[in-house]
Amino acid sequence: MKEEEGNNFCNRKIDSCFFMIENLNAMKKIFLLILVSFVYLNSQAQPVPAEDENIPHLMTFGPKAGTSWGDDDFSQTFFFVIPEEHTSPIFIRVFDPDVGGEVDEINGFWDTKVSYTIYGGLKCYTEQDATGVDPVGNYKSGNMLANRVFGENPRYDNDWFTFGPFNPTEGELVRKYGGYIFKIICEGVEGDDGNMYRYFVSTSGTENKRIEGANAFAYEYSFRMHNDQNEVSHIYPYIDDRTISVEQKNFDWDADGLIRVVSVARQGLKCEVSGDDTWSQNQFKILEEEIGTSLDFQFIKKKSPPVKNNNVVVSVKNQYGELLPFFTIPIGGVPKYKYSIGVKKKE
Ligand SMILES: [Ca+2]
Ligand SMILES: [Ca+2]
Ligand SMILES: [Ca+2]
Ligand SMILES: [Ca+2]
Repeated sequence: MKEEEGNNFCNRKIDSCFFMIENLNAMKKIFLLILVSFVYLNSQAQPVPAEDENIPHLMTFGPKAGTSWGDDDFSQTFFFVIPEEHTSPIFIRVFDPDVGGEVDEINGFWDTKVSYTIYGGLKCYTEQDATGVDPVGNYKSGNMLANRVFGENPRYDNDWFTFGPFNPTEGELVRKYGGYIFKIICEGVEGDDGNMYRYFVSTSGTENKRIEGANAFAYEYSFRMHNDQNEVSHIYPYIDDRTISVEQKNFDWDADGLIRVVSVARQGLKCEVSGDDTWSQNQFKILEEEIGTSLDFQFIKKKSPPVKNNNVVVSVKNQYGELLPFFTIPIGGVPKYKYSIGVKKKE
C-alpha cells in the first residue's frame, strides 16, 4: 500500500468514526426526546391519585366503621377541572367502585354500600359548604348529574365503572381555574368496611384517555398508604399570593414514620404526626419564594415495625382558615429544592 493510499484509508476510518459518534449522539438525543415526551404525556394524564402523588388508593369507609380505621367522616369530595377549550364529551371513570373482593379493606364480613354522586352546574364548586373538610350543610350543591350505589360486586372488583358522557358545559364555569368544574362525592351509606378506589377523567367511555390540560383537586385527602416501606407518597397544596402561613392537619397516621414538607426553598420541614385515631397539626410560615408554587408534602413510612394498611386523612389551611387545594398534577410542577434559595433561609 502506498503512503498516500494509507493516509486516505486512515482518513476514511477517522471519518467513519466521527460519523458513528455523531450517530450515537443523534440516537441519544432521540432517546432523550422520547423519554421527555413520555414523561410529559404521563404528567398530562388524569388518574386520581396521579403518578407524582404515588398514592395507591383513595379510601372511604362505611359509616359504621370506627374512626380508628382511618377515615374521620366517611365522605370524600373531588373536583375535576375541564379546560374551556375542551368541547367534546367527557367520562368520569371509577376504578374498583365496589366494596369487596381483591381490592378493599374488610371489617368482619362485606356489608358496606358506598354511593358516588356527580354534580355540575351553578354552585357545584362555588358553594362554600362544598369546599370544606366536613360533609355538612349544603356540600351536595349544584345539579346532580349521576348517582350510583355499590356494594360487594365482583363485576366491578379490580375493574372500572364509567359515568357519563357529560358535556363539559354541564360543569360549573370557574374562570380562575380556566374551565368547567365537576364534583364527585364518594360516601359510605351502610356497613363498616373500607372502600378503596381511584378516578380517571377520560375522553373515552371504555378506556382511560387523557384530556389535555385537565386537572383534579381536593381540600381533604383520605387515602391508603403503600405497605412497601420504600414507597413515598406525596400531596401538593398550591400556595397562592395571599398565603402567609399554613396549618397542616393529619388524622390516624399511626405514627408511621414522618411527614415532611419540601419546596423550592425548603429542604425538609418535619410536621407533627398523629397516632391511632388522633389528630395532629402544626403551623409554619410561608417563604417568599414559595408563593406561586406547590409544596411537596412527603409521607415517608418507618422501616420497623412495619405499619400495614395505613389509612390517613390530610388537609392544609392558610392563615385565614381557608383550605388549600391539592392538585393531583401540581401547579408549576413538582417543586424541587433550590440550594441557592434554601441556604439563605432558616426553617
Ligand atoms: Ca363489614
Ligand atoms: Ca373491590
Ligand atoms: Ca373499592
Ligand atoms: Ca391509619
